[in-house]
Order: sequence, then structure tokens, then C-alpha cells
Amino acid sequence: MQRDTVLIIGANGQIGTALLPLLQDQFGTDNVIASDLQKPDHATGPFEVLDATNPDALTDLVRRHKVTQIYHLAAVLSAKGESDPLWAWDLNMKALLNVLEVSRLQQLRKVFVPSSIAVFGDDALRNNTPQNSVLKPSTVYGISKVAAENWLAYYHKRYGLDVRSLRYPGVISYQSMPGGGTTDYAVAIFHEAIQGHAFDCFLAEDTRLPMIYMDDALRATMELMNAPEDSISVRTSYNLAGMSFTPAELTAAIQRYLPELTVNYKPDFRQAIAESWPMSIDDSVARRDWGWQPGFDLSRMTEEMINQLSVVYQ
Ligand code: AKB
Repeated sequence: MQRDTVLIIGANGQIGTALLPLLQDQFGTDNVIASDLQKPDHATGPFEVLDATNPDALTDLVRRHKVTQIYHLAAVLSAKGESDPLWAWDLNMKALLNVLEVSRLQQLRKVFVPSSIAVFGDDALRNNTPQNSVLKPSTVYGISKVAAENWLAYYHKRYGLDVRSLRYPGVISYQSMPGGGTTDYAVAIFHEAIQGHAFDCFLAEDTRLPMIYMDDALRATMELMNAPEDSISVRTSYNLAGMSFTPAELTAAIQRYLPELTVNYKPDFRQAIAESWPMSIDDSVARRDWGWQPGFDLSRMTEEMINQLSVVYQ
């Protein structure tokens, strides 16, 4: 059997940081190349500084390490993208097309490219949003993810590239902070609460959004990537659900452990983005095709976040 060498692009980000050790367990530390714009202080295995918008640098890295799989996790997220839409589009699309082209030309075995609930917008059902919905996103990030989904399906159909994708909800984790997203409040609130600070929430208290705990997001990613090729019926991107809650419900869940937490609601431009997104997701196609089952609900996620961050801040 062919030995795999895996490249993570965006390894310093929220998902990359947590995914790296799992991939190292599966493939062996020396066979997972982490890459990002900057080298972290403590790399735990091979690391390459990479700007994925540079096609020559990416091709060189893939050839040198004989890479057979790519996890392309680098992207400008929803809120940050709105501050400079053309820059966000340029960066997201250039990096994606470089990844797809190098994967085709170097005949990679598998590629993972995440999508997001940001692909949905006006005209999609907001409750239990189905897999096949109208996709009219409200942000440049969402537009770039809809385009990405179509490019993935194109490379699969035209070139037979085994590209797989999940529409991540807001991902909640303790390992690192997300950056530039609309769902980020649900991570930041834990850090403030643990430190005994009041929290200024940039969404209104009744804004319901789909979220997922990092352990579930990682398990879904690994299960999708390890599923037999013929079980994958969706080559754009799979709907994925974990839990759904509002800022008020999350506050109440945290107050069970930290009753002194106070939250001030100060909705800003991110409120309109959140209101254009689903409140809950129908992920029945992922359940049917590769057996997806979430493990964390709001109360289990909250307990885990408080336990983990108590150690970090002690
Ligand atoms: C964001 O808020 O932009 C991301 C996402 C839902 O893709 N977390």
C-alpha cells in the first residue's frame, strides 16, 4: 500500500492547530507537513513556511515532500472578509485554485477543502437547512465558498480528483482562538468568563446559529476523509451539524459553572451576517453516506470548554 504524506495548509489556524496531532497519529509525525505564513514557536513536526497563493512555492513543496494528500484550511473568514472584499476573494480563490491545480498535476490521492454555513443566505430555509438549498450568500467569504464548492465538484467530475468537503458550522475550541468569523463570540465568551471578566457580545441575545465542538468537527473530517470513495455522493460539500444555540442560551449554560458571568449585548455589523445564516442544519446526507453522528450538545461542550480552559488559565 502507498505511504501517504499529508500537507496541512493553514496549520496555525483554529482547525489546523487541533487537526495536526490527529493526522500525526494516523500517518506518523514525519509524514505530516504543517505549513502556514509563519513558523510557530514550537513546531511538533516538519514545518514549512508557505504562502499558498504562490503556485510555484506550493508545487515545489508538494514535489519535495512527495505529498499525497492536502488539507487546505487557509481562508479569510466572514467578518474579516467584509473589511476588504476584493482582497478576501483574491486570497481565498487564488489559494484554492493553486491547491486544486497542484493536486491534479501531481496526481494527489485526496484533498480536503472546508466549506461553511456561510454558503447559505437569503432564500435558503433557516431551520433545518437542507443539503440542496438555494445558495445566495451575503458575504464575500460565502461567495468564495460557493465558488469553491463548485470548483471541487468540477475537479472531481472533469479530472477524477478525490476532493472532499464539509460545510463547517461555527467551530468551538479551547486549543486556539478563531480569527475573523461571525461565530467567534461563542469561543471568546469562554475566555472572558473563565478570567472573571464581563463579556461584550457582538450578536443579539436571541441570534440562533449552528455550532460544533472541535472534537466533533475533527472526527467528522477524519471520518469523511477515511470513508470509502464510493460512499461519497456529495462532491460540492456536506452539510454538517453539531448543535444550535443563541448567545443567551450559551450564557445560561456557562453560568451554571460561572454564575458571576455578565454579558452586554452590543450587536454590530456581524448581526446582519448572522441573520442571513441558518439557525440549524439538516445533515442527514452525511449521516446516510458515511455514518455521521455528533457527540457534543450545548451542555457537554460547555462542561468540556470550562474544564479545558480552567487548566489553561490556572
Ligand atoms: C465564520 O464565522 O466566518 C466561520 C464560519 C461559520 O465559517 N466560523
